[in-house]
Amino acid sequence: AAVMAGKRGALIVLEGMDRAGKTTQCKKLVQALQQSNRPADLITFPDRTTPIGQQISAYLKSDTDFEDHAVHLLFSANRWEMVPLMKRKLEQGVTLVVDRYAFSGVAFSSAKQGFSMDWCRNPEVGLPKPDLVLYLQLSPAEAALRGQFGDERYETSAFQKAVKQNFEQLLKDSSVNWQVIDASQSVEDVHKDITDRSHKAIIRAQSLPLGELWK
Ligand code: Z5A
Repeated sequence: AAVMAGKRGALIVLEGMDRAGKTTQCKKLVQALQQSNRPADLITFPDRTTPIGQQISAYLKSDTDFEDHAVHLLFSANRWEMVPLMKRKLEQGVTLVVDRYAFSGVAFSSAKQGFSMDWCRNPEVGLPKPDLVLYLQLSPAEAALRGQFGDERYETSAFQKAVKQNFEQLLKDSSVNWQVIDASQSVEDVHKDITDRSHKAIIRAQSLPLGELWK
């Protein structure tokens, strides 16, 4: 059978602090792309449905404990286990909209005592490289207006402050196509901003090979 010389989909990641609106915007973006006849799928990390993801979910709910390095590697393994599926979809021309990725992995774990960013980045090296990483920027004060912290592990203001500083460090990495979004706007305005940038990234990705992160 003839191989379709199809154009690959784009890998688009949304990152940002707690309550910045990542999940809301990922869903709206997938819907908007599908409605404009661009195949698109949503991927969420952690993916709590796999055996590894169930371990992570139990950890986040404080139902289980893991040694800090071990749980970092679980979050990373949870991404690697999705890579074959992600590559298949991208090759088929499906754009993937990803709710958190390696950047959350690094920003959260390196907020812990004794963890360097370098150590945290290592297991993520070589993952499919996003064509676009949208950082939904929201101040802690504005996040607080959207409700209280949840009761999962990491949802405390001291820890989140360290996470925010780590994200700001990661934003300086010019090997990654970061674009900062003002997440304090209305849901619709943020959505419009994100869809415009995503359409451009999709066009650009069609003529570029998929890269490898931090490699
Ligand atoms: N974690 C990690 O340590 N290592 C890793 O590798 C990964 C993750 C991948 C669980 O993640 C934890 O795992 C997380 C990081 C860590 N710990 N923390 N914190 P998660 O993705 O499951 O986290 P979450 O708690 O589900 O997401 P979130 O950050 O809290 O929320 P969000 O997705 O950014 O926001 P949202 O759910 O779309 O919106 C939050 C609320 O604001 C909601 O009521 C919305 O209706 C409202 N909202 C949204 N947009 C707006 C605007 N524009 N205006 C007003 N109100 C809005």
